[in-house]
Amino acid sequence: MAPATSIAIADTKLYSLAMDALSQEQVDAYWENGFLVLTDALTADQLHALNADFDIWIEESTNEVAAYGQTLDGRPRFDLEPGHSAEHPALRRVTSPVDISSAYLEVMRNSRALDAVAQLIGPNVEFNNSKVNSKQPGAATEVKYHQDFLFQPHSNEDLIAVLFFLDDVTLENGPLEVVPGSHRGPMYDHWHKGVFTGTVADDIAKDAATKSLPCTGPAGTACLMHTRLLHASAPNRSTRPRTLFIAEYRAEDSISLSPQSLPSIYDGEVVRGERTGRIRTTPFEMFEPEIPKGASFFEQQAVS
Ligand SMILES: O=C(O)CCC(=O)C(=O)O
Repeated sequence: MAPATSIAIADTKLYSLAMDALSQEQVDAYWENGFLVLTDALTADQLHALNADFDIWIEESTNEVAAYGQTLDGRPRFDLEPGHSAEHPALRRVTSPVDISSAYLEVMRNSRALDAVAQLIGPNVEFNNSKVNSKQPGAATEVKYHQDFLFQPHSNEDLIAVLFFLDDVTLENGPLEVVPGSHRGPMYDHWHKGVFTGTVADDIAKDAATKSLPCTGPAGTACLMHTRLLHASAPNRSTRPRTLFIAEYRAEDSISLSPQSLPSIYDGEVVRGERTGRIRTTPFEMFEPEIPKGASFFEQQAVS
């Protein structure tokens, strides 16, 4: 019997290694730094399908002059950067693409990155929201330093944003920039002089810029980001687009405490594990966020 037992133990070990999306080193690095870059997070077919739908949306945007379409709460789904034209389309945001595209819905439900999310904050994981952020060549839109949690308080902080790269992301085309370890630091106020600007104060942003690391990689890469991590990204000064599909997930026992700014018919869908109905809380204090009146938070950040 002894040899059979040792074979069984060895098999179990092999099985669990094969099932884990991340090594222990990667798990530790995520909790230490607050982010993790995973290459090959999408299959070639998934990447192709996401880009094919995005190309259609870009083409459709050339017929429009202002934000258009409609999300569940009646706000525009497609957001255009000022200066958008048929010759130089500047579609910068698609809200809840999973509601209108089976390709985006499929990736939201199935990817190596979601397996990694389940390993980090699972086993029970819910979909929270999704969007596409695009910076077409020469796009002036920047993303100012912020922490996602300050837009979406939950009973605990086990929320992860997965940023899938639909293009090669380089230092030139406005990569995501993150401040390692900042998820373990303070929650910074995103209200200034009575206005929710969706960004941190100037001195915090200046300091963050000196500590930031760019997240670059080939199309198909994903960056997993803790909901409290300070991050930003610069305008795209290059001739190549930089488009991200961003899907956010939460532990199933992390309960939303404010209205959803990216409403979706799939909000709350259990994508890994099961529904337990339990609520887990961690202590924190912050001001309530404000939902943008227009198509996206780019308008809120533009006034700061
Ligand atoms: O598009 C980017 O570079 C960052 C996106 C982001 O931080 C956001 O939309 O909250």
